[in-house]
Amino acid sequence: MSLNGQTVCVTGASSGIGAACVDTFANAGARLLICARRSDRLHERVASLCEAGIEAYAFELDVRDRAAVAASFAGLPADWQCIDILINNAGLSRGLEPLQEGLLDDWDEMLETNVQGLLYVSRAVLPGMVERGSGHLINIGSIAGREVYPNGAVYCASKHAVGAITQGMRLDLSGTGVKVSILDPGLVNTEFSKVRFHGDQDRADKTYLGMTPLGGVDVASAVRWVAEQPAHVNVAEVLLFPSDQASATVVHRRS
Ligand code: NDP
Ligand code: 8X3
Repeated sequence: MSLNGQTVCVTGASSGIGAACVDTFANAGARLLICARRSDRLHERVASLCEAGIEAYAFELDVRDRAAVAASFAGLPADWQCIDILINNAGLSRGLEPLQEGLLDDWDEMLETNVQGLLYVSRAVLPGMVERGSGHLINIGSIAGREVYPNGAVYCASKHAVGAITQGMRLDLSGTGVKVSILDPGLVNTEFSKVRFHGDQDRADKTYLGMTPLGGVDVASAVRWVAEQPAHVNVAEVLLFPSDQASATVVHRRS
């Protein structure tokens, strides 16, 4: 399916995979509706996209704020109301320690963002897709939604929930013309690890030591491929690893 002229909404578009999806879908001729909390970054991006002749619209959104999610999508300008593709990408991890030492605020933030936030945005966007009889929802899951690794119980639980929600959405939307897909990346070098380690860049860098991780653009290319399939084809699930990764815990590192 051509993405030319399609309206694509990307949550968490201010960095990493989300920002790469914005570039990739813009190159494919899509119209970009982008949101995140760091709206300064988004507005800069919109300005450069518009300069390049690409239609784009940004709004500040914390996906955990259910009233703000509902109001933001309901209040979009008329020409941005019909969303063809929703990329549910906003998400994060906080902390990497044994459950018995975990910080409750970290747990709340992960579950509220990765699970509730994804649900709130989907609930705001899906009725329009169902009414129009077409649309595509692409959830960014993780290898952490397929495996559980030490010290990652709550993040892994949040991504397992994304997997379950994706399956449930596909069942509930069967026959509506709305497709639902999930893309599960392995290690991607973005701001993810810096956020996980509360700003500790040295510790974040060690995550990718001696191996070649994916970049946001690799994930974005796969998301584009999922979105470009013809209407009768749904890529239900994708697992995307760097070549140096074989599972959540088996990563080949050169010394
Ligand atoms: P980044 O930290 O680079 O990007 C995360 C994005 O999510 C940012 O744009 C951030 O924007 C946004 N975000 C976080 N919290 C909120 C919130 N409450 N409301 C709105 N937006 C929010 O990490 P990635 O690009 O790597 O992460 C993107 C997705 O990919 C996440 O769902 C992550 O779990 C998943 N993932 C990442 C992997 C990796 O190794 N990097 C592997 C597998 C999956 P802002 O702070 O401006 O709000
Ligand atoms: C992000 C990848 O392995 O840190 O979802 O969980 S991992």
